[in-house]
Amino acid sequence: MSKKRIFSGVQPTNNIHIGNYFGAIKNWVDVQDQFDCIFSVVDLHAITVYQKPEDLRQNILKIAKTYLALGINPKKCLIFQQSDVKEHAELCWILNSIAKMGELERMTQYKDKSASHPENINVGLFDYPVLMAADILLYNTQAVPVGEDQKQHLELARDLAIRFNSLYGETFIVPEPMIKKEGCRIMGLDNPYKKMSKSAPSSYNYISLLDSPEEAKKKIMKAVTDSGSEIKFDTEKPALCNLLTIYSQLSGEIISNIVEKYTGRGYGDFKKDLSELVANFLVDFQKKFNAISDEEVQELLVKGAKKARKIAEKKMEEVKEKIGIKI
Ligand code: AQP
Repeated sequence: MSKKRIFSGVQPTNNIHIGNYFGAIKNWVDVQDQFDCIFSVVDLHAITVYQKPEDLRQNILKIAKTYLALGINPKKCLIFQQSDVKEHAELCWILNSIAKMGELERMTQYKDKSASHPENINVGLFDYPVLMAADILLYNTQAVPVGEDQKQHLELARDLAIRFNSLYGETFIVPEPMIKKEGCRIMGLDNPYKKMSKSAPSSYNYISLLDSPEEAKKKIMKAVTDSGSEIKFDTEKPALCNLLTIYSQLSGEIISNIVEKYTGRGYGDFKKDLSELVANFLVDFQKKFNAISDEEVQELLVKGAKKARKIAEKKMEEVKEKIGIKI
């Protein structure tokens, strides 16, 4: 029996943070033997917020290196750069013709990003979820492993697949979300009410995988905590819940065991141990990351694009036939 296909990606907007790792990539690593995996560096998404071209070039390579250093096996998974496969933009345009303005206006990421970049509320930012639907549908994707923030976008991809199929006949697989229970929404260290984000204004919001271990320790020690000093997993203590989740994701220990371990001890002890865990994880990750050359990932991306193009071209032929533009 053939394996089910999964597709996912990360934008090369900045350095990946532990939220991206726990919410998405860790999941990819865990399931790479079970599924037929396609992972993209989604650069066309990244430009919906202005990126300096020289930074973007570097970030594309960095994201691909990060995939490898975190444990994605390129022999098992297809890794490619989104803009190398022109069918993503082509299918996006076709799906635009069946997507509704009202649907896109409701998207929370669009609202959040428009609010944080009022000087650049561009059409691409608005259309981002349709491009994401194209990314997914192009590859006959059955499941999409993402963090919780992408759930709304994924629902749109499902709706567009269903709508297209009912207008033009069975063409797209309707993809299922694959969102883990724990670690799917890591919150900002400086604000436990907003998700950790690569482009947050303060670097104290996130732990980047390329932060120096010392820097990362400082960020954990400075992370906001809730009132009181008791260690417990309680919705009234969102900052502590977030730190406990990070601890659990890094150590593999279940949260109730961690809580038990720190009963009767204060936040100080807990944060100190967590900062050590984070630092050790970064040392290990960065050793692997630094051992990968630019040439190695460039070669990998070229090969990946070739394979991705084959799948995407075939799907686009079918789409064009179905909508009547192939004569
Ligand atoms: N805080 C988070 N907790 C858990 N998962 C998260 N993801 C993002 N933030 C968290 C998941 O990471 C994957 C890649 O995200 P992305 O680069 O496509 O963009 P994003 O969701 O917009 O992430 P960021 O970090 O907030 O980037 P910027 O600031 O550039 O927009 C996705 O699967 C996402 O769910």
